[in-house]
Amino acid sequence: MKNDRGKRLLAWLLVLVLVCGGGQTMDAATKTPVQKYGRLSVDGTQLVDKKGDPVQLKGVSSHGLSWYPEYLTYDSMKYMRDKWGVEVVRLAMYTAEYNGYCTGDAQNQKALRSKVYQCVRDAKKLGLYVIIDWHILSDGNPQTYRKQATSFFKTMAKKYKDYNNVIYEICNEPNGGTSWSQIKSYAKSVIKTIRTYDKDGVILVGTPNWSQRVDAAVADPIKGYKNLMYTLHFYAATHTDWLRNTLENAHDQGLPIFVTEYGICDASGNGAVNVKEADKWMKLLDQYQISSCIWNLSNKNESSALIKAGCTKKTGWKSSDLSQSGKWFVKMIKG
Ligand code: IDC
Repeated sequence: MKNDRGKRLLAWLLVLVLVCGGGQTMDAATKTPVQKYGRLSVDGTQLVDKKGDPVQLKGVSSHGLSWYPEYLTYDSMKYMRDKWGVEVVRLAMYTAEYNGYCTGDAQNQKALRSKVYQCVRDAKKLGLYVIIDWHILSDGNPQTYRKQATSFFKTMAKKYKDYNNVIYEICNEPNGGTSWSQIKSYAKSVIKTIRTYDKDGVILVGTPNWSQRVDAAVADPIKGYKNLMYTLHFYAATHTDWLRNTLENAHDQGLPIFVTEYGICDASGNGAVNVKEADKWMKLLDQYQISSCIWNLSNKNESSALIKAGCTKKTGWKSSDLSQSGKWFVKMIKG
């Protein structure tokens, strides 16, 4: 009799653990971001969900994928989803710097592709959106590695054409005097390749001057394709009212904008944070329902890193493990 009760209790405990612990969904009542919004598309200036309602995603960008790969695991993404409310993760794959995709050897390319596959697979299980970011930077003009980009995105679009959580970002930050018409010509060829396979996945296009000149894009947008958005990046201690004005003007003229990268420190990714300006930026993004990802998920000794330099944890961070940027972000996203 006593024994039976014990067994029953054990069985109930087991059921409880199975229901509450470690499943794919957040819990029985809460849906994952992808369950909530489904396949995304673009309607006018707005990212919208499967029903056509506005969606504003907030999330985190990785540091370079070959730089800090250990920060993007199933566990860390689950943690950020459940504890912070992250809905999108950006995979920053450098093309040139630090074992970049186009400067390293074939083995490095394979390792980077595998890392992307793992992240997309885990994000899919977790119902998170994921941005595959071709992170040009010191290579300045996306045409420098256009062939490699086309071949890379062909592989990605073939593989992910039926996924509804994958977003393609085809050139992080054109710079060094690269004009919008040069970017546009690059974009058209990469978009054409992606669209050969993935007919409707959202594609994000970088803009001149480190993805600040959305005014150039709105003056001459890419025609003939749906579900395109343009990127604007800001670092709150450097970019203030003048860049917010550029964003507002481009938005008001009808440009769909996604802030795939921002920091609350200065444009070097370091220096003092400016919370006052960061809050102004977020107010504006909220007002326009513009989606965003903060730079960067690592413990690098720089103020844009979300994790404190001395902390070696790769998930399960407490507030005391977070940098000033990390603390600001978690408070902001929680709401
Ligand atoms: C920075 C990293 C830094 C790294 C450097 C490489 O924070 O650790 O040494 O790149 O050149 C960007 C870029 C992003 C930069 C970031 C900060 O997209 O790659 O990361 N930033 O400088 N645009 C504006 C700022």
